[in-house]
Amino acid sequence: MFGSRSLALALALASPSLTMAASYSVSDTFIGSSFLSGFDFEAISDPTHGRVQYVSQSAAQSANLTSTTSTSFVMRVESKTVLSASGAGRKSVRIQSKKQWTTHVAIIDVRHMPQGCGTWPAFWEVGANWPFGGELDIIEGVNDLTPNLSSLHTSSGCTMPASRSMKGTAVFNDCNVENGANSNQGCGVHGVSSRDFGPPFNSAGGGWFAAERTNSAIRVFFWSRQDTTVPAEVKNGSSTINTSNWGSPTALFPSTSCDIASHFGPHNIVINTSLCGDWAGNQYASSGCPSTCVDYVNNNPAAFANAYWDIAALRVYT
Ligand SMILES: *[C@@H]1O[C@H](CO)[C@@H](O)[C@H](O)[C@H]1NC(C)=O
Ligand SMILES: *[C@@H]1O[C@H](CO)[C@@H](O)[C@H](O)[C@H]1NC(C)=O
Ligand SMILES: *[C@@H]1O[C@H](CO)[C@@H](O)[C@H](O)[C@H]1NC(C)=O
Ligand SMILES: *[C@@H]1O[C@H](CO)[C@@H](O)[C@H](O)[C@H]1NC(C)=O
Ligand SMILES: CC(=O)N[C@H]1CO[C@H](CO)[C@@H](O)[C@@H]1O
Repeated sequence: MFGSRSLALALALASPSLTMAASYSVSDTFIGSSFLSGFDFEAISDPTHGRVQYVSQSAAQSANLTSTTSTSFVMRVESKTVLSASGAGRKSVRIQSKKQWTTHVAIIDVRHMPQGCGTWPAFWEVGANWPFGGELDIIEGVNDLTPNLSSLHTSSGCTMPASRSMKGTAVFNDCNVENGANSNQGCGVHGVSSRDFGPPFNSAGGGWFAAERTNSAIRVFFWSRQDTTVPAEVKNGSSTINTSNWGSPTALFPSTSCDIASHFGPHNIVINTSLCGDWAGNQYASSGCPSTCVDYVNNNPAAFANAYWDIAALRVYT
């Protein structure tokens, strides 16, 4: 007993990577109305200049932009009103967790994500004093097209090795976005599933995204609803998980040339739907979408009827 404990201690001191946790217990479960108590609705202006107006929790609930049942949390973009070109943007919702986590696993079970021209949905994590506390984008894309990007945004001194054992394809390997470095793009990885974003994700019934953060690596996983490889513990929302048994991740961000512990502080989880703005707006024309992004958002409310999240559960494990 004593012997094996001192062996474990010796190993831990000798090699920090051996202390990388693989097995975790659930610390927070958000299902249905617990999103209303566990998250703040942020009625702020969109820092990425989207054609949206983020509303408060009471405004979102009274306009039915959010609703809950015992098994679902829905968060949508307003889809009934034609907007004045000189007035505020289309009403949308941005929620940020009250709690913060450092090393953890987050698993989100999503039935439907916002789709349509002009939409820019995101499920992500962010620390204080951006980019010094780090940003981890788990689901992000625009206009149904630029899909399934997972990326890190950090202060300087965090880069990714060109060759990594992951399923996805690295887009850019310098994570630094300090003072607008590298056009703020961060180090991204494109997914490989044809069902991990937008309409194909939704028509397959959605699926699960998971992000694991340790001091040795950040890893992102995706399973579509009907995948035969979904770990049972992910599918059933088990109270304990062991990420060692999940196979190769879609995206791997190792600490090889990025000290994760110093580039990532405590993180809040954020879910938002922007419209147009810096990324979706700039890529709008090349995405095969009609008119201009802002005109389309102003004049076609019904086009945003499918711009909604339907989330079955979010669990955080530590
Ligand atoms: C919405 O999410 C994206 C994350 O990809 C972020 O860049 C953008 O600033 C967010 N907008 C708001 C208002 O949070
Ligand atoms: C509110 O939205 C939910 C989810 O989309 C829907 O089921 C419900 O019928 C809506 N309620 C009203 C009053 O429109
Ligand atoms: C969920 O799956 C795991 C892994 O197979 C299993 O150990 C656990 O008992 C299951 N839990 C429930 C509630 O079905
Ligand atoms: C997690 O899974 C790995 C690989 O199967 C195994 O070696 C390890 O013992 C497991 N950890 C726990 C706590 O079950
Ligand atoms: C749904 C979708 O478009 N998935 C894409 C994810 O990214 C890879 C790599 O860029 C594409 O091949 C997939 O089509």
